[in-house]
Amino acid sequence: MTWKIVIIAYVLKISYTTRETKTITMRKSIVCGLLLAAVIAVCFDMSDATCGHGVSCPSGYIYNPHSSTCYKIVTLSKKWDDAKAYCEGNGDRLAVFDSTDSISWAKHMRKTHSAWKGHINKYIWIGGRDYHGVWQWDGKLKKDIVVEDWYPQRPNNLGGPQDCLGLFADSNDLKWDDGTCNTAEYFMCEKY
Ligand SMILES: [Ca+2]
Repeated sequence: MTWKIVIIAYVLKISYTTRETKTITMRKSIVCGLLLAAVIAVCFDMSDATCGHGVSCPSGYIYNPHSSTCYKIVTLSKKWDDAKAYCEGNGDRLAVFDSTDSISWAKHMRKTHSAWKGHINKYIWIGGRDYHGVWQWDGKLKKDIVVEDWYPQRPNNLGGPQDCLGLFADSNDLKWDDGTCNTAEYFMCEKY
C-alpha cells in the first residue's frame, strides 16, 4: 500500500511540475510576445529610417533602397544656402545622389511617383556645390562628386558663376545643371 501511495505522490508531483513548467513557458511566451509587439509599435510610431533599415520614412519622404535613406521635394522656393539650412534644420541634408542607381531612382520617381511627378519640370536644388573649381557633395564629409549626370554642355556658368547643383528637366530628360546659387528654387532634402 505504501509503495502505491509513493507512486501516486510521484505521479502527482510530475504532473504538477509539468503544469508549472508549462505555465512558466506560457508566461515567458506572453512576455516575449508583448515585448515584440512593443518594439514593432515603437517602430511604426517612429515611422522613420531607424527601424527596418529605413524601409519606412517620415510622412512626405520617399525611401530610396539604393542609399537606404529618405528623400523629400520641398515645395518652397529658396536660395541654395537657405535650402541647405532648411534641410539641416530638420536633421536632413540637401539631397546627395552619389551612385548611378540612386540617380536613376530619382529620375524614375520624378516621372512616376504621385508626390513627385507634378514637379517633373521644376528646377530643384540638390546638395552639390562647386568649391573653387571642384564639385563636391556638401555636408560633413564634403566629398568630391565622382558619379555625375550633367546635362550636355554643363556645367556652363551661364550668365556668371553658377556654383550650385540643380536637377534640370528638359523634355523630361532629367539631368544636372550648374545653377546660380542666389536663385530661389524648390529643393530636395534627404534624411540620412
Ligand atoms: Ca548652368
